[in-house]
Parts: sequence; structure tokens; C-alpha cells
Amino acid sequence: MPVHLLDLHAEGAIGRHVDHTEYSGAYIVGLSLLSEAVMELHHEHSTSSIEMLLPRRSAYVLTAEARYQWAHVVPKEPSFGGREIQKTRRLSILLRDHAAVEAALPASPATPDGSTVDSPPTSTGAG
Ligand SMILES: O=C(O)CCC(=O)C(=O)O
Repeated sequence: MPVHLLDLHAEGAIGRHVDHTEYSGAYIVGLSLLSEAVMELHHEHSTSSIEMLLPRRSAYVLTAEARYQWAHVVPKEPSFGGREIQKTRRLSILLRDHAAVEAALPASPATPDGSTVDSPPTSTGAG
């Protein structure tokens, strides 16, 4: 499972996006450390939006509709319920499962040397 660490400056922000649907799977798990922050969710096909408070030492999961139908943003100057949130340096650890297409592939039987039967040939000679 790929893990990414973001080290965000107090004034750092993450622009609006939906995580790539080919390169990451159905779950995005974020661990929020050091500072509280806000994640805004914006519906892709309407003007609906939601503010989600990310307290320090909290975790969130984006999956299903929140994963695919809503874009997310971590704003530079956040507020939550009308309260201004003071951000400091923040660490965000992201865990993403593999894209569904990769997970759906059948496992290849392993050979004694650890390669798989559908590995490309490793010949060193020409022809
Ligand atoms: O800071 C966060 O937790 C959000 C990170 C994010 O949106 C991303 O890496 O795609």
C-alpha cells in the first residue's frame, strides 16, 4: 500500500482535486498530525460543499461518494463553523489502496526463485 507524507507549512494549502482514479483506489486514509486543519469537500456536479474539521491526531477516510463525487481542498486560511482555525506546521500521512483495476488482477503463481510465471523473460543473449 503506497504511503505518502506531506509536511505542510503553516501557510500551506492543497488545491481542489479528486485523487487520480487510475493511480489510487477506493480508499484514501489521512492521518492529521501537529496542527488542526479544515478539509472542504466540494461536490463535482453541484454547488454543495461541506467543511470537515481535522483535529490534530485525527484520521479521515474518503471513500465511495466522498472519494469520487466530491473534490477536496485544504485551504490556506481555514474556518470551521464561523471560527477561524489557526494552522501551524502540519504533517499528513496518506494511505491509499491500489486502484481497483490492479486489485482485480488474478495473482500470478510464484516460481521457486520468487519470480512469477508471467514475468518477462530475462535472457541476456541476442535472439
Ligand atoms: O492534507 C491532507 O490530508 C490532504 C492531502 C490530499 O489531498 C492529497 O494528498 O491528495
